[in-house]
Amino acid sequence: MSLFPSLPLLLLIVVTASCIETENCENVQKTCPVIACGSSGINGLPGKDRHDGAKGEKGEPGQGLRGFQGPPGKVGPQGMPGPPGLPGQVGQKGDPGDDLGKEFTSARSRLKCHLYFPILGLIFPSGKKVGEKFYFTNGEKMTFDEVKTLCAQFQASVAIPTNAEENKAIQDIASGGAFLGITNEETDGQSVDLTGKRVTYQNWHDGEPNNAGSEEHCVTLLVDGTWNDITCSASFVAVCKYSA
Ligand code: MMA
Ligand code: CA
Repeated sequence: MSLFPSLPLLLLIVVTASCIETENCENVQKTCPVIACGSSGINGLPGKDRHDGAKGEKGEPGQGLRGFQGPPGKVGPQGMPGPPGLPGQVGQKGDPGDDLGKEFTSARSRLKCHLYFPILGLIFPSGKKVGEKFYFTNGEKMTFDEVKTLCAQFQASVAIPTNAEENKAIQDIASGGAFLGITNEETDGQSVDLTGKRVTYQNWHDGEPNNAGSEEHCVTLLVDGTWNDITCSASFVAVCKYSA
């Protein structure tokens, strides 16, 4: 055996001598000036067994450009209908249109009664005012169509009595019988006014209406005040009615 120690043994002696005596091995590696101050070594060659090491941790995201956004997906199925909404708020009070309308109608009625009716009375001295209605005639006899045309020219309607008083007024101003604004041609025998509304007051002569010859669809007020159905092509006095 040589007197000189072997190289590993010398290294061990040097390291041990330069370190604090009380340090253990782990601390030696941390505080030893030889290990702490030396430059890091080059990685060694693979070991003899050449097995792969453990899998590394996932790397940081790459720095490449982001790809384009893909196209929108397909439209999904229709959802269920939602629940009913809450009731809306109460609206603001409307303008007083109805009141104005009523006032206007009332004013127009007064105008008719106090201005237009007296003027009509001057034009048709035989005219009669009953309540808010004014019946007037030009005294001429004509067919029912001609009576309708005449009354329309005055923006009036063909006279219809709705009670005995009005019936009497018409009777008084029409000599020889007058057409009334009543028909039954389109109504299966029911007497209606020219707007199709059924008339309630009726004053038929005995045996009337008889629809003689199956062609009596108009109505005349006879001299005695009773009614007779008659053909519309006959000629009777035209009596018109103006309502206030
Ligand atoms: C008779 C009577 C009436 C009918 C007229 C037609 C004179 O009265 O039958 O019902 O309407 O004739 O002219
Ligand atoms: Ca008749």
